[in-house]
Amino acid sequence: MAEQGPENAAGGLRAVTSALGISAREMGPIRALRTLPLINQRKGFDCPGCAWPEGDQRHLAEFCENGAKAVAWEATRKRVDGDFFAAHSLADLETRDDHWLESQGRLVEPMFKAAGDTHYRPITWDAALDRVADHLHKLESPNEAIFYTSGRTSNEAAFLYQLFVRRFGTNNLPDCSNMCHESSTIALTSTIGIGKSTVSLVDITDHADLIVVVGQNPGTNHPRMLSALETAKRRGARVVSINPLPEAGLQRFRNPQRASGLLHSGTAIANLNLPIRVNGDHAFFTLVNRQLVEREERNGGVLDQKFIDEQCEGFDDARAGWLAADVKSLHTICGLDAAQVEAFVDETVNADRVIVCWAMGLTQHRNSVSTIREIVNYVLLRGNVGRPGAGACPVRGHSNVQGDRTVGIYEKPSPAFLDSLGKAFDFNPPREHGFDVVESIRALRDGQARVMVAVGGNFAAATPDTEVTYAALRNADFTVQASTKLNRSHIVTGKEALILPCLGRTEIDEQATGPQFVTVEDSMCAVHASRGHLEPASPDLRSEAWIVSNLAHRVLGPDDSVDWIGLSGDYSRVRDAIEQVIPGFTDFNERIVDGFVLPNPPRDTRTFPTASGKAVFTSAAVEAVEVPPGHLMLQTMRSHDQYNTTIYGLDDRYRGIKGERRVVFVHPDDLTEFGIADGTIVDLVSISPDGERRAAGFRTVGYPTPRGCAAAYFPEANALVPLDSVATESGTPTSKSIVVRLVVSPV
Ligand SMILES: Nc1nc2c(c(=O)[nH]1)N[C@H]1C(S)=C(S)[C@@H](COP(=O)(O)OP(=O)(O)OC[C@H]3O[C@@H](n4cnc5c(=O)[nH]c(N)nc54)[C@H](O)[C@@H]3O)O[C@H]1N2
Ligand SMILES: Nc1nc2c(c(=O)[nH]1)N[C@H]1C(S)=C(S)[C@@H](COP(=O)(O)OP(=O)(O)OC[C@H]3O[C@@H](n4cnc5c(=O)[nH]c(N)nc54)[C@H](O)[C@@H]3O)O[C@H]1N2
Ligand SMILES: [Mo]
Repeated sequence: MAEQGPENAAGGLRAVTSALGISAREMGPIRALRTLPLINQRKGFDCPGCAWPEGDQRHLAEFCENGAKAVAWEATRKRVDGDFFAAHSLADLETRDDHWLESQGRLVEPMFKAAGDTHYRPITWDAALDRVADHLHKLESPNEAIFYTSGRTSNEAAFLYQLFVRRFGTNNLPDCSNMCHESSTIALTSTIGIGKSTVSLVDITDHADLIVVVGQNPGTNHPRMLSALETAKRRGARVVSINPLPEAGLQRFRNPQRASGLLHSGTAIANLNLPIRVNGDHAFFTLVNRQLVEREERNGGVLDQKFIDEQCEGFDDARAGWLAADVKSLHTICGLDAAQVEAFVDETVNADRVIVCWAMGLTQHRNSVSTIREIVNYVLLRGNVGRPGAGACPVRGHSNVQGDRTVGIYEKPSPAFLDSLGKAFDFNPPREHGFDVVESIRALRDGQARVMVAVGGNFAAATPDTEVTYAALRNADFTVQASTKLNRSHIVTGKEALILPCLGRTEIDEQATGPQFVTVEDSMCAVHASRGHLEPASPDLRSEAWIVSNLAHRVLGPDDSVDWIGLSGDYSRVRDAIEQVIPGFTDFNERIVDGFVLPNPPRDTRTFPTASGKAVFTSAAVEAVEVPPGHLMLQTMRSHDQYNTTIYGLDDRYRGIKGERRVVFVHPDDLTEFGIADGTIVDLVSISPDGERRAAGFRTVGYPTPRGCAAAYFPEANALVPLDSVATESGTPTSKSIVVRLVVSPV
């Protein structure tokens, strides 16, 4: 029940007790005490939580409540072994919810489900690898196989994986990025020439005057960002939150690492809250940019005219677009009035150095790419790029999602990357683009693809249009999951299915040449090492790098010119190969000792590796999603007790929800208008040109979100997102703008 509604501060003592509680429950106190202090330390392992960077000065406890949960979840002492699968048929497992599945513990031995069998049964590694090879060899074309990656995979494993897949002959390398920051990558690459953050942590902590946090809930999803915002606030920086929800972490932060954070009321974070309507950001930033131009033309001194003239292109068209915009309709779309826009423009012009941070609130809409390009316009207008304390900062999700892309996990690789890969390994990589996530589901549904291999993640649950996706997966001949924990993707499978249990970040990775470490890249382009310290959950586990190399060896045959077995026995050789293929990794093995930052031309030298060598202003008409009367615009988001499809618990403390996840947050006046009382059980029905979709049994919660908007949790609401509803250019499912109505459930 929503007891007291939303909280107005994040962190504090409850964050500490919650972290210690789950750690003690899953790991036991001794294992917890051995493990937690190693998170994000130079000799320790990279937190498997989010991609937020570490500073140069590490704290003794360089982790947050939710990082501790992610670690405890992996380092649990519970086990899912052959006996477990003998006791639970697939029919039984199908009835269990996501929380139950993942709570059963670590997967500890390879398991195989034969066609028509009711159970998974143990299989040896040898036989398992042969199965995969048999299936892949039977295909008519390599393009009938799909190779998914989730963003926790290390650089080493990801590099080997994409090399294997391309030598096998396809670019079918979809990844979680397709559902995540793809829109940011496309928008940034096309305007400033690189799809990554142009700021570093010190820009936030030490230099920015104004930090704008748009469409992001750091209190839950990047809690260590709150420490950075706190540091910035303490030296006088200002923060603006643009969000349909009054997220607790953006109101106040009670830093659990300071006595004052535990005892006192903490630090106020946002100086200005703009409760924007869902999908109103393109309209809002268009209004803001228009005002900046108008103020310049009235009084001067507002725009960085020299930068615009010398280093940008497209300004005149963009200016014409802003001045021609229909201001009234833009206010309606974003739900913010002239005074609110004015207040934000004041914040902007009073700040010499501005950083804009964003996450999924911007990337998962039909018009996400043009929205983010509008934010780039905002950044360029005052030259807020390529100087200290200024820049564009997409805040990545999975801890190595950015690194995976850097080392080649991409269904649309650039010709330059393929040339370099082909030259280093003496082959002709396939040039035809592969399937992204949504295209993969279509291909499985339509029988164009027959085999699906996944390194990590939970494809069945993370993807949209649940029923369509389940049917597509069931249509496959063979599905293979390399995983740490049991999830939906092990239950909704192809005719034959394989589970390959793998090591996690916290565990010792012993290979032929001794214990190995892996590397990851954080959201701000810093590459560093990660070394596990715990005994593996079982002697039968293999590392992802081992699994991928041994698959390659089996599939491509012993005569393949790549020394797969040698590479998987010594990860420093994989790093040498990365250095050879990918710019920026010079002296990788030497420099990884202290870690290093990858080059980023806009950040480092204020240069833009675009076609023209200039930063690009863009102009796009604002498209509004039509919401018919009686309907709401639903966003799907994370609770405080989940990591994507991994559900740690059923509370969402900061939003006042306890013991349930099937809730829908709606403005109380909308509930009144629909004649639905707070606390009623309703079905959510989404509308789309290809028909309606229904997710049953959600309790309404009256909540301070703008009129006409609603919110529910992912993945419960994924069934409502039509497969074909994707962002223009990036193909990202529109998980944050779903048109729904509430239908009172029959009792
Ligand atoms: N503990 C924990 N940490 C995580 C994750 C996790 O599940 N749990 N997931 C990881 C991953 S993969 C990712 S990508 C990140 C996700 O990090 P976030 O993007 O913070 O995740 P969401 O919960 O999707 O939150 C979206 C936020 O955007 C707001 N929003 C929704 N629609 C709009 C809109 O139209 N406009 C604006 N301005 N705001 C909007 C929502 O109210 C919410 O505050 O977190 C990473 N870190
Ligand atoms: N409606 C809606 N849908 C969304 C989103 C949304 O906001 N709304 N967000 C999207 C986003 S941003 C993302 S990133 C995707 C996430 O999509 P995925 O990355 O596919 O999903 P996760 O839930 O992060 O994957 C969890 C599983 O990863 C496995 N795992 C954990 N650690 C390891 C490891 O070290 N190695 C291996 N091999 N396996 C491991 C475990 O078995 C666990 O069950 O979901 C997307 N889907
Ligand atoms: Mo993500």
